[in-house]
Amino acid sequence: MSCVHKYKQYETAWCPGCGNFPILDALQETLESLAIPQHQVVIVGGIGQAAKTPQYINANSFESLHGRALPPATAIKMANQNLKVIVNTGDGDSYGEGGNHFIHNIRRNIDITHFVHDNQIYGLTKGQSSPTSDLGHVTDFTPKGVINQPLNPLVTAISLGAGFVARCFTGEKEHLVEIMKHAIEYKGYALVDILQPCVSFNKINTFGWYKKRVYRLDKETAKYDPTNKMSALEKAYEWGDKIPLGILYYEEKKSYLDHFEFLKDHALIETSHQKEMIKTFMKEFQ
Ligand SMILES: Cc1ncc(C[n+]2csc(CCOP(=O)(O)OP(=O)(O)O)c2C)c(N)n1
Ligand code: SF4
Repeated sequence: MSCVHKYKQYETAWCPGCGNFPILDALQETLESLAIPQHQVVIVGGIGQAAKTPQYINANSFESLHGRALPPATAIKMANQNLKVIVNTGDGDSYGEGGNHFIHNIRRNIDITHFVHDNQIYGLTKGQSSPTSDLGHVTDFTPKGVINQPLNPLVTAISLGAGFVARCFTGEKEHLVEIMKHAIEYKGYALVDILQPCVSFNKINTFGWYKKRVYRLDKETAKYDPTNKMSALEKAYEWGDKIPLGILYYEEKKSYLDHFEFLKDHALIETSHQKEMIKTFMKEFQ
């Protein structure tokens, strides 16, 4: 059975026009075109508007605490490597409260796909600045404008050694689907930072603001080579009048689970020892 939208059947808590809708549509389209059955998919979120994504798609899901989507995602993948583990959560969740996990997940290189719905603010809590808010961004929380240096997620990921680092925009849905497919198929940690307007609380980085600035690396930069780390870093630093979209950096490398010889032929959950432990554990709930 494929991962069918639930939001077409039930009401959502997102504002009309929110950038979360095209991301959800793109995710569903991606899973369908990759023909991944719903029982093999786990969508993990933290807390926030983006983190509601698992509620609107028919697949296994885990809703974690704010900033804590990556630890359970790691545990799920460790326990059952046959599952496709996809994290859908916000920029505040991923880079602020979850910043520590972001850093160490990259170092670990576990096979997880991380889709960050980056609206450059905290949406759920009504528009405070987030780690990706630009300098000078005025919010109720920062009435004189943001003074903290923004975190550049792509530069951070590339410099820490992530092997798949990409940026997309919700206004380019076909491109988003294409990149999502590559990210899910990548063996290792894959980051896709998705620029997403928040129509209610971010009146600066609007759909039009992004539309005017974004450009596709594959279309506009002749012979862009995503395996060249220095070019990737140069592109990752580009932000302002021009914002590049696409796979900025790509490198094939050993993923975390590849280091464990005993997991070569079967998942941890399939080992007889684990089966006995699970049986004992489940008895406690009977
Ligand atoms: C540890 C902790 N800190 C703060 C909060 C309050 N909180 C809930 S959601 C949120 C911001 C969400 O922003 P983001 O992750 O960018 O997602 P968005 O809502 O914009 O999609 C905050 C600060 C919380 N629930 N837990
Ligand atoms: S507040 Fe912003 S991020 Fe949240 S649902 Fe509304 S438009 Fe989307």
